[in-house]
Parts: sequence; structure tokens; C-alpha cells
Amino acid sequence: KNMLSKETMLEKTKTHPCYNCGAHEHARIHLPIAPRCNIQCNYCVRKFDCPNESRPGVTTTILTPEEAFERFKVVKEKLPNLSVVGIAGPGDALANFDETKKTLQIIRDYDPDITFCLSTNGLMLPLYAQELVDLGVSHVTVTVNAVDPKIGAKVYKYVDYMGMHFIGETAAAILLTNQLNGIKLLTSKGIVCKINIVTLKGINDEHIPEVVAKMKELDCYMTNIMQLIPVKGSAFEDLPMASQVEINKIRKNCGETMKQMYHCKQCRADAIGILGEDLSIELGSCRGKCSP
Ligand code: CLF
Ligand code: SF4
Repeated sequence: KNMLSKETMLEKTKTHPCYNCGAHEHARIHLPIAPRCNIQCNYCVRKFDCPNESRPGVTTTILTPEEAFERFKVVKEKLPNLSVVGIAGPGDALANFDETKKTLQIIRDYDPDITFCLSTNGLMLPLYAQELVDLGVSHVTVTVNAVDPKIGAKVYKYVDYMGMHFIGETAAAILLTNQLNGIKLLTSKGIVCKINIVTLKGINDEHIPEVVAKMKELDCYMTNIMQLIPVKGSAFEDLPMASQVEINKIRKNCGETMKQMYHCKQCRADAIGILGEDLSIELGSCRGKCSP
């Protein structure tokens, strides 16, 4: 009953601050209801926020769907420019599907207009794509770091899927197959898809144009080529960071293939406000109290 038409989904992009840099006066709230993950990226340490979408910072406090709804109501009261509810971890939105579904359902019953956005590694997308459409989700971000399992095998330590544990190229191939099929399902139903790509020097940096070309073929809306922020304790803690200049060069080159995001702030999984501003201390989450 909450399903949106393709036109409405695209229309909502006009007030989405991530998908449209002209919508910077609009705010988003991330509701941190998704603690678990089903894969292991080599740049991630689980006690931080999922770096596929969020800057690894201090640990985000997890909310239940009911607590998330309470936070949403408080913030909506205070921020008349709030246009987007996002689920961005701190783990993977679809590895916590019951919580994601419940949160979105309660909020939709209260607010028929707010835009629903989520980010995922894409492993469970083929299973849940239709449910996301039914829930009224209009914007989905999938992190795709490689479209070649040989490269993917260097990025992912393992994939847990259907009760089994996979490693190496098999793991990367399962993840990739589900990402590609899942994204195709989403775009065919009109969901506006953004692809995050983490730039990993010496691993996928030269492969990024191929990833972007494949995403264009799947009718994605844009790609967000991001800088790796190395996390202490992760397998990639010593990987050299691509500079902002190098990243912008890759973006410019890929911009000939499809629309690029230049204004990502690599937010926290509980960020609140307009991009780059974070009102989460004032408006609800307790990050002032918990330090790593
Ligand atoms: Fe959040 Fe992501 Fe939706 Fe935006 S963030 S789930 S698409 S509402 Fe935006 Fe933040 Fe960059 Fe993400 S600036 S990290 S791209
Ligand atoms: Fe970490 Fe996110 Fe990768 Fe999961 S998908 S391992 S939370 S970076």
C-alpha cells in the first residue's frame, strides 16, 4: 500500500541532499537500528560504523525500531527541513531486515511523505528488493567496490550467506552476483540507486571506471567514489589513502560515463541535520558520552 510510482520516486530526488547537491538545505536523519553485518570488508572494524556509507567514528548507540520512531518524531518537530529518513548501519540495513522493515513501517504510518533511503552491501537485495518497493523506499545505495571476483577477493574477507560461510573468489562472486541482480531489480521498479565505491589504492583504483560502466548499464542514477579512511585494526589499516586530488580525477573521468557525487560527507550512522552539520548531540544520540 505504500508503494510509490516511478515518477514519485524520481521526484523525491529533488529534495534528497545526497542525490542532489542543489538540495543542501534539506536535512536527513540516520536511524541506527542495524547493528549486524553479513560480510567482512577488509577496511572495516565492526565496532565502528559501516565505512561503506559512514565515517568510522565512535560507536553509534543502537536503537530499537520504537526508539528510532521516538527520535524521528522529536527531530521532525525541530527540523522543518527534514526530508529524508536513512538507514545507514552501523552494520548492514538488510542484514537486520526485521528491524529495518519495522522502523520504516511505523514511520510511514505517521508520516506519508518523508523519503526513505537506505544503504547496503547488496548481499540480500535479490531477496528483499520487492519488500523495499512495498515499504515505499525510493532511494537505495549499494557499495560495489569491484565487478571482478578476482579483485573482490582482495576486498572481502568473507561472506555469510544462507547459513554458509564463503571466502576468496567464491565469496566475492556470490556478493557480486547478488549486487548486480539486486540493483537491476531495484532500478527496474523505479528505485533511484546510488553506488558507493571505496577507492582502494593498488586494489581497485584502476578498476573503478569498469565498475562505473557496469552501474550505468544497470540504470543507476549516480556513483559516489569515496576516499578510504583507514581504520586501525582493519586489514587495510596501512593501505595508503588516495588523495582528494586523485579521487576528483577519477570522478571527473567517470563523470563522462555517469553522474558523480562530489559532496559526500561520509556521515555517521546516526547523523542528523543537513550534510556536513551534525545535530546528533543536541537532538538525541549520546555520542558525546561514548568514546572509543
Ligand atoms: Fe543517508 Fe546515504 Fe541516504 Fe544520504 S548519507 S543513507 S544516501 S540519506 Fe549522503 Fe552521508 Fe555521503 Fe551517505 S553524505 S555518507 S552519501
Ligand atoms: Fe563493515 Fe559495512 Fe563491510 Fe559490513 S558492509 S563489513 S559493516 S564496511
